[in-house]
Amino acid sequence: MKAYICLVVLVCLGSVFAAETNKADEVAVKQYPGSPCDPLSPSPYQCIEGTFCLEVSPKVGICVVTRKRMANVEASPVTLVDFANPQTEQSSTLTFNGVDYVSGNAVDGNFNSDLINGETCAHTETEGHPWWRLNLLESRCIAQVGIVNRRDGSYVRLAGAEVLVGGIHRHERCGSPVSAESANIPGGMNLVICDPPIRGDEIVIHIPKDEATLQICEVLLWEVSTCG
Ligand SMILES: [Ca+2]
Repeated sequence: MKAYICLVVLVCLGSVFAAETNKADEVAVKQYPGSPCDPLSPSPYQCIEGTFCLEVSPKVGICVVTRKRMANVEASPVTLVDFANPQTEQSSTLTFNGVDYVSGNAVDGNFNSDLINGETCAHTETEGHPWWRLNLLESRCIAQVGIVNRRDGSYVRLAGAEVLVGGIHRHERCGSPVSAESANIPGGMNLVICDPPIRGDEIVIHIPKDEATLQICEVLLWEVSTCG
C-alpha cells in the first residue's frame, strides 16, 4: 500500500513538473519580433524562428526580423551608438487624448511599443511626406538603423518608410524601405542595413507618400569606425 501511495505521489509530482516545463516552453516560443531577449543566455528567452536576438546593450537584446549582413559591414565591429543628448524633430506632432506624441519619444530608451498606453512613441499627423529627424551633433559612420514599430494597431502604416543618412546638403538612403511584410509585425523591430555604411551627422526617417502617418516607438543606431 505504501509503495502504491508513493507511486501515485511521484506520478502526480511528475505531472506538475511536466506542466511547468511545458509552460516554460510555451513562453519561449512567444518571443515575437520586438520582444526583449537575452543574447548571452538564449533559453528560455528564445526568439521565434526567422528572428534572432540582437544585442543592444550588455545582457539585453531585442528579437529582430532579419539579419542580412553585407561583407563590408562585417569587416569592422558594429557598435551601438550611445547619444547622450539626442536632438530630434518631426514634420508634425499628433496630440491625442491630451498626449503629445513628440519626436523625442523615439529615442527615450523606452521600447514600449504600445503607443496609446505606453505614451513613449513618436507620431506625426496624417499628412504628405511625414518625416522624423535625429541630429547626431557629430559625423558618424552609420551601419544599421533599427526602427521599433507600434504594436497596438495601425502598425502597417510604417510600410514604405525610408532611412536617410547625411547632412544638410546631402542625404543617402540606407538600405531598402520598410517592406509591407515587415511593417505588418506588431511591435516589430525593423532593421535597416546601410551597405556600404554611410557617413553623416543626421538621420531622417520619412515616408515618401502623398498621405501617410509616421509612428516610431524607438530608434537604435549602429556605427562602424570607418566608412569605406
Ligand atoms: Ca520610446
